[in-house]
Amino acid sequence: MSIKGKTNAQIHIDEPEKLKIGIVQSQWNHRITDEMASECKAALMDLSVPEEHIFHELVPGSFELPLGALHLENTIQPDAVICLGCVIKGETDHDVFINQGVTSAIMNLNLRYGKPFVFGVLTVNNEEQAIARSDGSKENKGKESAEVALEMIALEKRLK
Ligand code: DLZ
Repeated sequence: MSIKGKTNAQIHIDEPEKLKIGIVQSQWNHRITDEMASECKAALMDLSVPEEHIFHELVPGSFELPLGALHLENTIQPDAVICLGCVIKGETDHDVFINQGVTSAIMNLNLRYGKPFVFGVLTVNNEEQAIARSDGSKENKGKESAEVALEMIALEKRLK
């Protein structure tokens, strides 16, 4: 049995139907990110977030995810923003630069706004690894990111 991954969270939130959740999706490698966004939305709705409270926006690439998330924050003021992207290693080091920039920008958003901006970005070596992490609902970074967003909202509400 593998020891990787996290436990299945028990997410308890009063009135989840009042939550507003943003999703920012990168269009690069869109076959992968489309699957992630679709599982992300389905998981949010399974957790009782109404479809009309899910604000889904597209950005060109993963590098644009933090600014897309900031626009959502400034306009909708959601309870959480989920950033979905897929950066695949190529012949150059572009993936390293994009991943470093996006990771620290998303972390900064978390701490600046004191709310979850979820890092739902696949940082993979090849297409096969990307498909394995986005194919279907069993292992899907989009679904996992939806659960992380609600877990972090629940944590804040518990501590208030
Ligand atoms: C340019 C680029 C490359 C080469 N690869 C990816 C990738 O694998 N995944 C991704 O999300 N975006 C990629 N991009 C686009 C950049 O994220 C960004 O959109 C452009 O550099 C313009 O700022």
